[in-house]
Amino acid sequence: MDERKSFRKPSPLFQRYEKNPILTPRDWPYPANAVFNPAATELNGETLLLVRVEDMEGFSHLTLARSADGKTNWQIDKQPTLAPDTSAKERNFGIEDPRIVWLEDRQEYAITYVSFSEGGPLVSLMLTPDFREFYRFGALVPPEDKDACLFPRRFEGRYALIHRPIIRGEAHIWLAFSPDLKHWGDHQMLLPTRSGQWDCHRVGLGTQPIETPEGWLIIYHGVRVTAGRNIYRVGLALLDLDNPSYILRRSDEWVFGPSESYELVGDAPQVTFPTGAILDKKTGELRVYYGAADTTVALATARMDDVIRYILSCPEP
Ligand code: BMA
Repeated sequence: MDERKSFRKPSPLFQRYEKNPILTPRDWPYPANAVFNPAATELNGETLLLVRVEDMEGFSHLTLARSADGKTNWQIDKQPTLAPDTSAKERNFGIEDPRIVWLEDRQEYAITYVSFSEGGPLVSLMLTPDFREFYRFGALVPPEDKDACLFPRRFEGRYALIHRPIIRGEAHIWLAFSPDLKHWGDHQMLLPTRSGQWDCHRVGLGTQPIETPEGWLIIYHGVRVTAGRNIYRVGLALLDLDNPSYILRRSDEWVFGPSESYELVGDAPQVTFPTGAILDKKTGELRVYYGAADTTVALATARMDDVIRYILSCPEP
């Protein structure tokens, strides 16, 4: 028997916000089938969610919702904030699942998101200093690729991108480097799926990488396909601060997964899909925003100290 395993019932690392789900299609100022998988960041002291909105034709666009405390009183843009770029054929299937980081060196936010080319879904980049003016940078990597985010800073002068290409039908998390955001190389597999485990069929980045004194905290989703459905749960990893190719820790177990009705019932049942996180540096609370059952936006919180203690207790992979 694995001696690392503990059979005591631990208190859960993440707590669901009591008023979950925090955003639903009913809250939307215009018709929407589903609102989910939001990127999260901060601007002028406010929490900003860039929410994936699926319209009544089944295509997605992105719309901003703002809140002073990141939990209540969401002010939602009255119309789509970012629509698919028709000239780039994004209209074919819309744009989905953004992640946001603030690039200190460029003094602008980088939004990576899934857009659709004729050859399938790929990762595109949008840049903005203020969420008012947006510059469409274009595609970063060819299809089929999703679940991507830049790191907020450079490593020996190079940007780093976490992404999830599908290769030979396999879905592992990869890492790439670039001197200019345009030319990507040094491709390497970062976090593979694990045979037989809860994350055996697909893994993909969840929220943007979070910088901590111990390393980059990676919150990722793992998929197991069971009879007739995909279960999307959440795991953690820790990457070296100066060399993100180096994995310090990876959780054997999932730390969060579908159990509440809004996670079990919806357009995609049994899905918890984190895409944005914000650390409140004053209180030490980590807020993780996730899509619940591809239908609503929900929030889970944890004490950052507990998360770090937990991931440091996990094995080196
Ligand atoms: C993934 C993505 C997500 C979605 C998830 C669960 O492949 O398409 O947008 O939330 O599946 O259905």
